[in-house]
Amino acid sequence: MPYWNWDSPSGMYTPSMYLNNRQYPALFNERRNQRKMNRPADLGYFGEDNNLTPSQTADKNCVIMYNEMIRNANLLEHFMGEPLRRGDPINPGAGTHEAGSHTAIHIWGGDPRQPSGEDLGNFYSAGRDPLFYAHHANVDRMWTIWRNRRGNLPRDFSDPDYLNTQFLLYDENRQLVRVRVGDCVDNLRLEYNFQSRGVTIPWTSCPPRARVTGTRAGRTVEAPKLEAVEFPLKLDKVVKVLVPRPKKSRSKEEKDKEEEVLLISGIEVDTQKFVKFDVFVDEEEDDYVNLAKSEYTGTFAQVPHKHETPLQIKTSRYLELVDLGVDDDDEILVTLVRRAGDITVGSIKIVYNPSN
Ligand SMILES: [Cu+2]
Repeated sequence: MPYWNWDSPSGMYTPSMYLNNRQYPALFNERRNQRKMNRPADLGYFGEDNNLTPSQTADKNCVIMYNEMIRNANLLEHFMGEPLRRGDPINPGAGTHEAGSHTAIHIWGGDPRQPSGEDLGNFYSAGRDPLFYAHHANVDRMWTIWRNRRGNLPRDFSDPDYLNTQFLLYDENRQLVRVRVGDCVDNLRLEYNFQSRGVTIPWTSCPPRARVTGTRAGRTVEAPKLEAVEFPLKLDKVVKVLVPRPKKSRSKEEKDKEEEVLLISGIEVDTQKFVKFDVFVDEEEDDYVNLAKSEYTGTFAQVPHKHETPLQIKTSRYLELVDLGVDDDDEILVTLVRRAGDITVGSIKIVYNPSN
């Protein structure tokens, strides 16, 4: 399967065949952010330019990928997204990669001159851009890479509600066909694969900045200022919240059984709009641009869907707190940085999710 490997420094520029109108007219598209096409893809993009050099962008991308593919993706339901069953409220919570780099590339490549970011920047129009298929093939590849890294851990939900879910699609002969999810989870059974020889995956060894354990400077100074935070909380540019940890210094056995997770729930957004916020844990430097130099831990973002009327949803975001070095702390300092759109957050707390 051909793919655009924007997750690697060598691949983060748009493949030239998509940009050459004369040689490959079928792959060219006018409705893109043409200014971005000769710049490195920004996996944290939210509609604004920054002054990062290409190598700083590569470092930032690496940390973003590490967070969404490894650190926050130990549990199936975190990488894949929360289960959605018939009758449930929609959008229970997207997967880490979907809400992260996947969405960023859509927004990065969409044309800001168009009313709804067409083509790549909106759900209904993204498939009109040939670049969409190279992008989504890489998203698909991330799923395969993630599955292959699982070792003995489960790679797929075993729930029949998931495996037996069916979609109706048109095939290459314009015939309506029924496709079952359980038949699509393994790319090799579908007889396609992704080139891996000679392709580097830098982000497996790209952990975020090391954290200092124990008490952090500035805590007593910040605490009184933070008391004012009330939920539901409308996100301003930067919001800091102290979140208590119900269980301190858990044993290895307890940690193997249950994972400590930061749950941001009741996230209210309009699905018609691009919205994004980034999450930092114990960030004291307030550097929210150069993510590789910060305590960035994850993001929430969505590709806008065009509707007749606004559609307000309530969703959630899970961030795993595995290697934060906060074991002995009573609380963590969570910083939410709003990047785009109107966002209200219902609650932020630490929960313990059973390991897979
Ligand atoms: Cu997409």
